[in-house]
Amino acid sequence: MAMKGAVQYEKRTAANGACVAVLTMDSAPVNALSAGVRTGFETRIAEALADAEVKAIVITGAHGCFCAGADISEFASGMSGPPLPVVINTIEASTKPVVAAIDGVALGGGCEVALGCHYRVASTRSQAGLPEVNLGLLPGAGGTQRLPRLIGAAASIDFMCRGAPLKADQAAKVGLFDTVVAGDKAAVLKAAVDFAAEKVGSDIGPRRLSGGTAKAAGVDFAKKRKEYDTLRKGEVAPQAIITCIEASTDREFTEGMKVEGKEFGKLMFGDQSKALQYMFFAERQCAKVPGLEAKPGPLDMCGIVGAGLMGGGIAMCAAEAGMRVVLLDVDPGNLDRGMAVIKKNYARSVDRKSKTQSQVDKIMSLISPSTTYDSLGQCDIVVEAVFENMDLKKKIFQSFDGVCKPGCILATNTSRLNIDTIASATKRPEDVIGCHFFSPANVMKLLENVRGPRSSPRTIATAMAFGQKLKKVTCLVGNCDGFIANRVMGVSGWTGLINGGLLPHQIDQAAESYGMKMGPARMNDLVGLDLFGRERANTGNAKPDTIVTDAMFAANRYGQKNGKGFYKYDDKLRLSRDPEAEALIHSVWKNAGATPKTMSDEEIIDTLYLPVVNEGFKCLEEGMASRPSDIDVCCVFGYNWPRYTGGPMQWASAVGLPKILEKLEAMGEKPSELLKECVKNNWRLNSKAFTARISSAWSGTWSKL
Ligand code: TC6
Repeated sequence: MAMKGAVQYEKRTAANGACVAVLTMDSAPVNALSAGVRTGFETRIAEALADAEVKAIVITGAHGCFCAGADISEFASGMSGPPLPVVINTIEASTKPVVAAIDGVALGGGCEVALGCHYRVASTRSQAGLPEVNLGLLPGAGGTQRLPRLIGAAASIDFMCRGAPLKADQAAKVGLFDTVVAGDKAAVLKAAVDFAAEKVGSDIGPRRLSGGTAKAAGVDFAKKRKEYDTLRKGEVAPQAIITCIEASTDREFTEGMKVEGKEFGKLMFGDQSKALQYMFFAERQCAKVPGLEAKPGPLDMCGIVGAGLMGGGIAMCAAEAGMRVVLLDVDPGNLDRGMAVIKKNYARSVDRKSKTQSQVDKIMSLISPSTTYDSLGQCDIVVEAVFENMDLKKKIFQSFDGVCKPGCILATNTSRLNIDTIASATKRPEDVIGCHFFSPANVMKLLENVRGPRSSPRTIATAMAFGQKLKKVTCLVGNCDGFIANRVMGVSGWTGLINGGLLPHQIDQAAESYGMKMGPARMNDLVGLDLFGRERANTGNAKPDTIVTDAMFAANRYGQKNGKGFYKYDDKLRLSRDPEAEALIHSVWKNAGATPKTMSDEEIIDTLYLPVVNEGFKCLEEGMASRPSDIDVCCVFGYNWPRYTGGPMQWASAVGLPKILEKLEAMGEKPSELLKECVKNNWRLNSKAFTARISSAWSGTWSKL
């Protein structure tokens, strides 16, 4: 089988008449450094060195970018061909000047290739980054050794541990790019060819970044370790990166490379990196709906009904995506308040310098407030975002019938009501779909598109395109209670633990040690204990004597909003344990016959999250999700489930399905039939047999696709 990717070779004449070899990395779509590209480099560099006519070399990329780094899809299957560090050493060792001509992104191994070149010429629209940390890795092709020798240890730590790319002007400022030129690929290539030709005969030695040691002036490595322990809590890669950078400051390059190689190997074979690589592909795959061939409709104008927090947040996302937005609320007071919140949010963005005033003015000019349904007439999609009341929603959808143009997508932002019941209120149920945003909609990345049984393929395709346009991680899910994220997270064992003898801090500590940003008690305090407490009290379901959350609400403990919930909060919202809250919890336990308990972190985590895994299997069994990775994406982006575990389903895979089944049974949970089937047949979640089994469940419920 032919190897993926190649390096193209051509000769160009520079302005001074010198002949320059141009080596172009060519592996669609992003020139990842596949075995074909790495092998191509070895051959082409040798060719350029052997050709007496060639005086200098330029390295560039095809397909509108320089290079997105190592080919991540090769990691799982094992690498063949020359290793990247060796290839980059070959480039650096060239006796003819080598110049990188960068247009577009130079990321990861791509940035390391550029660091192996003697000079870097980039276009103004280029970016350079070492984002390996986001894959649980480190720049393992000499990046941790060469970059500190170029820009110093301090700047390198932040660059590699944050993993965010620098724009061309910033990259030039820190010394990563030597020259930045205006114009497109042709302009940068011409500039690089001329630049390389001018360097012929100059001393290349000092330009090789493998010489000497890196400057460590002013770096407190221990402090940096602590800083990234907090900023990237629970992640192992940042600490390994700092170890390598430290090594670049006190030993020769070859010795530093040994440290880099050892640390890279540990990360590469660790669970975190596997999970993060899995997430990289899962996040991209979820937008692809198996079997959906319909083309999306236009998406120029969006109507939103309800100017509350959700509606306002969705309006911001749509306007930021360049859509014209009608924000409709029949209550003028609500509408004014909604618009004021949006303006306040943007004023804060300007203060924080995340947006300029002129960007904000442009976004605001796209949002038209309205109190009448007629204003929705030209919309391509309308999103109803009022509170969860079926009768109200049905009325709104009836109003859509009268005003919306044919083919307009009629979406509801319900988080739990039946899409089909809502669709039944209109004369065009095929245009109806759920667009479930997570709160706050302008911040949270997840959009669950919920297909009702009558949603047409065009409606689904348009809703998926809407999510992409709004830069959301968009997932198509089934019409079931809670859809995916709320459904699976809703069964976590939290209530059993808090009612059964564990104090809030015991549960939170275990959840946070697993990697959750906030344990469930802190999360309840943040969301507000009054939210469900009031509903339960009003519907007569509250049991404040025996159920802890009901007791909290009855004692006016609402969480952060009134400074007391499971914890107490000072005026800066710093929390501490509260003897009053704990006394209340003890009295509820006494009434319910529960006694204070201690459990290991592992037992708490299992009790909290194994039911989530089980529910995930049920979603797949019922055809409500098309793949396990979609469930993981929903939990990671909807609930901040730690990305470096890969989400609940990937976590279950890493633990092993037989062990998961055994633990669920021991906990007295009823395991899903699909999980039992997996264990019986020894299926892994990425096996063909498992995929075939869940595809049939998915297409059973989605036959119209
Ligand atoms: C490394 O370099 C380590 C080195 C150590 C020494 C060994 N490999 O994101 P998009 C695919 S680690 C394989 O949708 P965009 C992607 O899956 C690497 N495939 O497009 C998708 O495929 P699909 C460090 C890759 O324009 C398609 O390309 N580098 C890779 O929104 C388009 O991607 C990184 O972490 C890859 N490296 O963004 C950079 N990159 O069409 C990772 C992309 O089949 N990549 N694909 O779904 C990115 O950040 C972005 O993809 C982007 C383009 C900014 C390059």
